[in-house]
Amino acid sequence: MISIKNLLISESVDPRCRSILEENGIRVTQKQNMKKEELIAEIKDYDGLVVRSATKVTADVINAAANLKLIGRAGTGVDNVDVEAATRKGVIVMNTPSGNTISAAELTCALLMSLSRNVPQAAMSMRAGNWDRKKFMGAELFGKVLGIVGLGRIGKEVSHRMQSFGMKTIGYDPITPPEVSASWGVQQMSLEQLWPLCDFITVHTPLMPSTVGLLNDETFAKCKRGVKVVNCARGGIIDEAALLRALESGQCGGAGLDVFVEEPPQDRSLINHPNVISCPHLGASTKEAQARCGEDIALQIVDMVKGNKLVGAVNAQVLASTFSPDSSPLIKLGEAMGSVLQSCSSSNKPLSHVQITSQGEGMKSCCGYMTAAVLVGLLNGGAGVCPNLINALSLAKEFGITVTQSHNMSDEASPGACTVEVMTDGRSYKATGAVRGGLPVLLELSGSMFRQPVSLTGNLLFLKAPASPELLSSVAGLLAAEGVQIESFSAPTERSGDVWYCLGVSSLLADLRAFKPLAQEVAQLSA
Ligand code: 9EZ
Repeated sequence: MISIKNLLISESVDPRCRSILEENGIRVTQKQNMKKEELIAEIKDYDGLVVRSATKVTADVINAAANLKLIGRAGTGVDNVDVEAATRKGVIVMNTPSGNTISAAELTCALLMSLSRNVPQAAMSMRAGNWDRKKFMGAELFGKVLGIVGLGRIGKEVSHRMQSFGMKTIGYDPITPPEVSASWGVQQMSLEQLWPLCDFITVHTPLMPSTVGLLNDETFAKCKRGVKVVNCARGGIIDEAALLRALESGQCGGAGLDVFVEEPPQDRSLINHPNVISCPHLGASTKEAQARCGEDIALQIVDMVKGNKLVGAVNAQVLASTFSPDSSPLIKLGEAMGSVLQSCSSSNKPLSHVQITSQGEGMKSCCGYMTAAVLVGLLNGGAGVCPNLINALSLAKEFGITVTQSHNMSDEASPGACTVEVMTDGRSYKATGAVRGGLPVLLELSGSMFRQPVSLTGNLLFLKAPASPELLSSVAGLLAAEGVQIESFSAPTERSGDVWYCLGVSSLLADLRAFKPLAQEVAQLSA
């Protein structure tokens, strides 16, 4: 469970955000217009930070925050947050993906309409004292073809609105199925087929390698001469240099731009072009969108803190699946097995490889978080940052540990069990565990199968020694001398060779050296 007690709002987020958080027992401080150094000094004490667009949440800010668990952005996207630095620190980054939808769609429609009738240019001309009716001859939208590239929430709302103007809507999206978009009147086709059909093109995709420069010299060349384009999504989806060339040649008849690669743009050549109409990133700038985003981020934080659900997180896929009720004992199991293997292998560092195998139908859906949980147990107590389910995988990668996971459907001996094998410099340790009666238990350690499952709770002492009926009494003597009581004793089924024993003890020992004559390997932990 994630606990957020103190939260800082560093911008003018809608007041509903603060009220919702406070109504749910979170102490909120709102401080606006802080300089970077002020924010770095202020952030130390908080569990959560809520921002809009102005606060640059850089690695410096994140690393200065000792208790930070969450960065919430009241808006779509996380462009002003260093998500990688947050992930590494185990901090959840959350946004509000839907609050801006209608506002972004409406601005897109406003730009499409303005492009068809030259409204902004005509208004500027009027303001300059002119009455120029020839220069601003337009064209109807009615009957024209609108290409919508990206058919998520915003693309869908744009299609509805422009259909009411009598536009034909076609589109492309790699995720939305064609039958789904067809049900809202958008025929899907490949981009190759789409380009030459469009009178207008509007883009509604995220900015990612496959969408950078989606409209470039090559694709503009495939369009109808005079095509008009709109970008209210992310700067760079339409290549700015290619757009300028297309405008100059007349291949592009006009552009409506709300977003730029650099904001504010240094290079004003696009903005100053007579066929370009532009806005200073106003897509989400409505009272309604700001209110919705402020409310959404607060409600999402409250849902997370209460353990109800995790929505809007961009770097916590693993964590989201832990909000199902049956995941929590499995996470405890993973962490406990990781701890057992850490303590058993600790004299043979560093770890080079971790292999996690889950067994049986019931364990099929938990691979992702089991792996993260095991790594949390394995990496805990090491130098540097504190591992959690958000950063475990990236920390393992950073430490040069290869992690593999697999699932065994043919659950031979132990359905619902999980086996973890760690390889260190030349040695391997293996643990098999399961959840029994809601609690994590250890079934096997490096070939020693315990006669009774070992409860992975409390203080545990592991010994590898030659199988012997006298071992218990010798160990009991050593523990008694230290004032430690034995709460349980687990012996393996094998009665010969070197085997692992496990003892539940009343407290951990300050020094394990006394066991050296008895056992080849000794480890202890608190689970
Ligand atoms: C759309 C996309 C990529 C795209 C990628 C994602 C929602 N969405 N849309 C058009 N994640 C290339 C062309």
